[in-house]
Amino acid sequence: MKKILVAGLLAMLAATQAYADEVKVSKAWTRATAPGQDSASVQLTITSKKDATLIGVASGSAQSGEIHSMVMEGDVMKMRALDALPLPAKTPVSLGEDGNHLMLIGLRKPLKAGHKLPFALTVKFADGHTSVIRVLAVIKPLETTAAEGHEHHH
Ligand SMILES: [Cu+2]
Repeated sequence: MKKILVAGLLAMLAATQAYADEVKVSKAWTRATAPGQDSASVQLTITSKKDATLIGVASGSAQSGEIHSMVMEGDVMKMRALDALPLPAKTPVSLGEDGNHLMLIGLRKPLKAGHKLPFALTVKFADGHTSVIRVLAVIKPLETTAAEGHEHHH
């Protein structure tokens, strides 16, 4: 009975959609890690019904998480950690496609394609209320290409 319940919950989570309060997260994915790689860029789309800000990312599978933006300094693309990322009401914000992305740093074990990476997003609403949204990112093969596929220099 308990096993069936857990399987059902995992199946729901496997859809990589999570709803908590007024926030929807979809299409969460990351790549399998290369040997020696201990950080991962997580890509997803997040939509809040109300004005909010994304203020944190964390995972039991990593030592820390950061919200990153990509900025050009001269002709070098650099990553900068953001304290908060605005989530305008009813506007899908695609992390990973516009230079902003989530980084999980200090992975406790390699990410394997076909597995799922659990993580949590902390969102703060305009009224000060915060909500933690639990998400599972699909781990795709290392060679997966995407328009946003950029080199990561930490
Ligand atoms: Cu980054």
